Amino acid sequence: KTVAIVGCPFSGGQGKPGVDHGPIRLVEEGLPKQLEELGWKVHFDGHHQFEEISAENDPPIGKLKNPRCVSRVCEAVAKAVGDHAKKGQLPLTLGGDHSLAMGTISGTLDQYPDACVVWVDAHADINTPETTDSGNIHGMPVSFLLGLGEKIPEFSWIKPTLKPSRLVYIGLRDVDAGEKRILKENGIKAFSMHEVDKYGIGKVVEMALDHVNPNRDRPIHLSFDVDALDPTVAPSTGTPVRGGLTFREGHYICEEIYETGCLVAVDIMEVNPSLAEPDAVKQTVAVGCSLARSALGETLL
Ligand code: DIR
Ligand code: MN
Ligand code: MN
Ligand code: MN
Repeated sequence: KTVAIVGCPFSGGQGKPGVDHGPIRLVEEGLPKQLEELGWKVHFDGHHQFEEISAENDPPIGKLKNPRCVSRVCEAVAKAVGDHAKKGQLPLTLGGDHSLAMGTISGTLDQYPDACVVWVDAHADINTPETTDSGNIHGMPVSFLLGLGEKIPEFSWIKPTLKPSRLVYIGLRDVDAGEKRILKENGIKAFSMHEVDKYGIGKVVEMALDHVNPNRDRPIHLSFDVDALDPTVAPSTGTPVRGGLTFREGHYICEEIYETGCLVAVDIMEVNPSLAEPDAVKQTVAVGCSLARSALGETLL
């Protein structure tokens, strides 16, 4: 079993500098070695270089910020993830902002058309070019993958093959009005923090998997935005929202998905090492690594 680390130092899907340094810090923290110690063969040939894809000369398209840059980076990431998956490797993508998931999930669906997505986040990231307030594309990747909203020619490489029934959310608590409408209209299953409080994380993960993967026979792509965790647990991220998952709830999700044996790809996104005090940064980087380890089979006993 081989895990392929896809390091994506990219921040163009949102406005705060520093998130491009997330993957570098996660690797410096020793993630490759930690995964080897779990028994994985680790393929890591350095972080992707996106410099040639310059943010200059990339005026907004409608409200979308850095649209060409985000699109080209995500297309490259889709190819990298797809190539690793094709070789039977499990791509572990380190962000970078969550717009990258347009690439990672496209790569997964290329190889596993039947795959389902578990999206763990405080946010739904399902704004369309019409509904977005911020114009930040990290708040929109899911709508592009589903093929919702206005078609932007610059993003025509995306095959919108994700079905609403193959997507489930856990951890939501900051969902825009337009996003709430989109979730309803498309019948997309979401377990917000309200449901986590009501049922407990054990039941929520079971219900989430029953929805997207009732027989536990479909490949699973886990896309984990560290802002799903409470800001006391993962403070160093661009859009923290109070009332989030505890340390254990976050790890439990990863452990349980690993245990299905269906996991084919993981994203760890939105670690931004420039947004907190050194200790809080260290804590957030360490949590990013331990989430990845839990998703790749680390157990407590
Ligand atoms: C907001 C925030 N819904 C937006 N989204 C964030 O910009 O569309 N996603 N922070 O991670
Ligand atoms: Mn590679
Ligand atoms: Mn996100
Ligand atoms: Mn988020």
